Amino acid sequence: MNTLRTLRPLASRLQPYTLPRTVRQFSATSSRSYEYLLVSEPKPGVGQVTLNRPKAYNALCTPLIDELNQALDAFNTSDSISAIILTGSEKAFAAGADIKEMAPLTFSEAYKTSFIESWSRLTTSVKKPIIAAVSGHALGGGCELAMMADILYCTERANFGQPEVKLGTVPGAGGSQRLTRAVGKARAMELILTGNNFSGVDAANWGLAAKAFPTYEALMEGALKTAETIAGYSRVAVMAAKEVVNKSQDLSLRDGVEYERRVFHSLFGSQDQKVGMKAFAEKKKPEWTHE
Ligand code: DAK
Repeated sequence: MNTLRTLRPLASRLQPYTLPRTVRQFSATSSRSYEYLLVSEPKPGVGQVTLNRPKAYNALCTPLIDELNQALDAFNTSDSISAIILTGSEKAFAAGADIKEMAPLTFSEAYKTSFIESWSRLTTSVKKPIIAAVSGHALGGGCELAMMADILYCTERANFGQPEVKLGTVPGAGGSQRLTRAVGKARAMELILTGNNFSGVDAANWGLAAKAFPTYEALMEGALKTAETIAGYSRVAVMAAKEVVNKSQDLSLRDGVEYERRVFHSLFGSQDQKVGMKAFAEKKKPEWTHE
């Protein structure tokens, strides 16, 4: 909190752009307005957060990340939301962290204020699945934000990259780790050392994206369809599924399989396991209780 209070004046001095008041959106979930986000519930059970800082290609300044954390927290704790879509505009998912905010920082300022530590909450606090729908630029922190999501969808022409080397720095929000795990060391090393961009078609071919869609409209339709499918299942099972898949990134195979088995056993304690299996045996549609 102190960090954000310290950084806000710096950010607002360097980034005077704010949306007109009339464009600010109200979230049905949190009933609050955001300056850099649009928040909606496009279908029952589906929450959508749209990054909305068009004049800077959705560059991820600290106040935007702060709002993003708040919007995601609101959907995470909502009783009516099961899946979340995180998107930007057709032109840009996000062009990275805000370079103008970072440029003047000294080591001691960054260190003492834990600069952009708030990014780490994005990966730890949300237990419901997040689908990133990426069109246009997803560079630096924008690429890293997309890779933090549970499912990454993009357009074929999406423009991904980790260009930090061109700014005299390196990826700082997990890019070197997640990109390497997703596309392999050879490709990740080449991309990070050259700062070269890669397309949505590449992202899908290399396994970074689950799918690349031919158009922006098809992307948003596809993301919504997947979110609706997920929202149609037991929220308990969905959250457990996200948890066990994510464990595969941290644990050895043996420990991961054991962890999965423990979670599988624990789900016999949920009502929805009984609901689901009884409905199958009776050839009925399950009526989930989310308990
Ligand atoms: N930051 C600030 N402003 C940005 C921006 C950015 N990343 N990207 C674009 N803009 C602004 C431009 O300055 C310009 O503003 P005005 O001049 O109009 O005021 C406006 O957006 C339009 O940009 P361009 O005029 O450049 O538009 P073009 O179509 O010619 O080019 C572009 C679009 C996206 C290819 C280009 O703007 C570009 O290359 N942008 C920078 C991309 C980049 O280098 N991204 C990496 C940033 S470093 C960490 C967390 C995160 C990070 C690090 C640590 N921790 C948790 C520790 C992340 C670091 C990064 O992302």
